Amino acid sequence: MKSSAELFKEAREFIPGGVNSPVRACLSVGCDPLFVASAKGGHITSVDGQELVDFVESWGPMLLGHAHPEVTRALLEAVPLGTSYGAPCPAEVELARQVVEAFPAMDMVRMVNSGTEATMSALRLARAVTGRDKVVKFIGCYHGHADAFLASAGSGVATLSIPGTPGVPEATVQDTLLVQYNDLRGVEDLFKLYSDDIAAVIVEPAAGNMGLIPPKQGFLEGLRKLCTAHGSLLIFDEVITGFRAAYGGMQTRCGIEPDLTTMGKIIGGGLPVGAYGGKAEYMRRIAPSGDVYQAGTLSGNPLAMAAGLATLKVLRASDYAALEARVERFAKDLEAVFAEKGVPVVIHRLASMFTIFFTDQTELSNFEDVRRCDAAAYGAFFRKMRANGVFLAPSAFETGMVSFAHTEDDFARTLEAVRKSL
Ligand code: KE4
Repeated sequence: MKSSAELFKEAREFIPGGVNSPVRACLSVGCDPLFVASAKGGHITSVDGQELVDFVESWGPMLLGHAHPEVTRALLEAVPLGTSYGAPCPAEVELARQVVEAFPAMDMVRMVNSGTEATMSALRLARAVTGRDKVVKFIGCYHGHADAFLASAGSGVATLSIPGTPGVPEATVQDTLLVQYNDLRGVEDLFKLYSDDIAAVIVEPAAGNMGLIPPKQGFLEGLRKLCTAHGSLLIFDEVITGFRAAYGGMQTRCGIEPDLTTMGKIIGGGLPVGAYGGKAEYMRRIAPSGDVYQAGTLSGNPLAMAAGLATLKVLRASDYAALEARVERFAKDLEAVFAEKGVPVVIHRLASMFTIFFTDQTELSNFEDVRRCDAAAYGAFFRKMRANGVFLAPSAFETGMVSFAHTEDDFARTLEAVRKSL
């Protein structure tokens, strides 16, 4: 088998940057990517034969761990029945029912093929329902690569955004209003400025794309109140937190009902699935029952539905509280090792997600704080940890994902690797 180095060289001839998604290229952590030959449970094995404890877990989908036998079995049963129909199938109905049952704020859900499609479609629906154009998003939150969300503010609390990437016309992002995460006053100011033209506020109810930044007490409740008062829709982007923060997502964990919810990752069990849903009065606006168009050749794909159904079935029988307790202990053990070595870090943990921030700050609550962390130190740590057999997120602005398949031995191996890497 070709080595990672050989494959990366070849990949760069045919694929931009040699990868099909930028963060995988490991540019921000100063090394070339490993190419994966296989994965099982909490581990990946590179084409070079190195087995690593994996805390990327495909960026979130693998809450059961890689190649879970129930998911594998479901796929092996589904494949001989055909890989795509372009016509409805029973599995789509069953998965929709299970998603709606898990999320009380949802009456209906539409399957798509990625989180990007989910958030793009939810925003379109919110704009149609309200007849308004503007959307509030939080700096450092990531909602996929639809144009409206690739805005990056200059700076400041409430900023009209400028295109965050070439190819996004200014006209597209002029309706994207940016404010710091956890800054409820900043959102209030935006509503004072634009109240009758804000279609939606979209938020990661626990931010996972600037490292893990939990919501401050009252933040999500405040967004709920503001959206209700101004007739705007509150969109919870639960692409990461859906079925991870709890089986019913962050909204069930914190008891707040958004108007629309977007999902992805876990509900596909590793196959390409996204979804968006909400109250029937909104969702019925989606074609063909309504006039808001959204479509997809592979939406509701039978293999993806089978993997999603198998995943949710196992999750319903899984002990989230026990996993959370294990991850909490693991995070405390990590803190102890860094303290032992005299390396200042802040470690955030929520449910089975964690991030190690290299910083001497004591509180991190938004992207401004995160930007002051030492990304270079994280990069050096990443490289040493990978050499010591642990695959962390190849970016200082991502979140570690623990699965039900990670063992105490994996945690012990990781702590030992940290000791060697500091
Ligand atoms: P996808 O289009 O990548 O399926 O989902 C976009 C998305 C939407 N919302 C949230 C909260 C997300 O975290 C994501 C995608 N997450 C990133 C990593 N945090 C995907 C990794 C990548 O881009 O390769």
